Amino acid sequence: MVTFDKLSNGFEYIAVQNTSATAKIALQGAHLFHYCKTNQEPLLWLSDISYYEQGKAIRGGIPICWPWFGFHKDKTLPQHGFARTSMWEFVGSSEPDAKTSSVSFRLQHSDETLKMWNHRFDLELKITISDSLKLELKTTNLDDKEFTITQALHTYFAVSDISKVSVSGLDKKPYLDALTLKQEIQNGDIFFSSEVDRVYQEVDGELILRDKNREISIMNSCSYSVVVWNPWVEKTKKMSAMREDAYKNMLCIESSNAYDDAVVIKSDCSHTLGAIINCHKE
Ligand code: TA6
Repeated sequence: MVTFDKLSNGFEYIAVQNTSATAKIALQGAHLFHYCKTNQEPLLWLSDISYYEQGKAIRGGIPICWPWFGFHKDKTLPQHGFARTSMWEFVGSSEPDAKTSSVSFRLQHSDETLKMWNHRFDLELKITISDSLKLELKTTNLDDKEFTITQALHTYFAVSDISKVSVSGLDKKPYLDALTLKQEIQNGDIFFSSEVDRVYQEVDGELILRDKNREISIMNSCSYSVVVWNPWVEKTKKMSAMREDAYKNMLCIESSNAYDDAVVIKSDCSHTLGAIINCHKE
């Protein structure tokens, strides 16, 4: 079942319920902020003091960072681009069976976006809610010249205790450490005991987030970079809409095209960044 709904302050979202899972996607940013498999805990972390208002990205879920990841050289422009704070159009839904629902959203250039990024585009996000979670972010270049994007599905995973989780699948991968600005090589699995903010490159396989009693698998497509971020104690204090102890129960693993993995899209051509996320209880 796919329905329109609103929070008490009028903030609009799409609610999805089928035999596999429930989900909620805000029209602002086509922002998936809830996904919960039947008989499981929510997959995604969501701040209990998040904003739900025009122009402010929800803190948690899966913000869409587009058409740039990170800061723009023009500091008057928003970090992580404008897609996550823009109002998207709900395009439609399909429910091929009782356990599967797909919903699609669209964002196109406007006078407002052209002032920030002078390119004509069509951006479509298709989210498939079933016993796995699939996102497909398709960029189409409507311009008469090529353009370059960086992007990320900035996924906040809910974890039981950040000091007891691990991430595998990045062994021997090069990464930019955003805290030191140094290039490093990953040695084995990733564990967390301080702030981590890394952009892994040459990523071409399955990632596994191991938590107390569940394993989360992430498979990306047309993406060769992954961002791993936990703000830990001091950075969390500086983050908007996050309680001071929020870092203990969240971890971002972001399917992306970031930094050296930027994507050049020719006129009338498209690129689709994809991620399939599976969660298994042990
Ligand atoms: O993806 C990691 C990161 O770039 C961090 O450095 C931190 O800034 C985070 O994104 C959150 O950014 P936001 O703009 O959502 O506060």
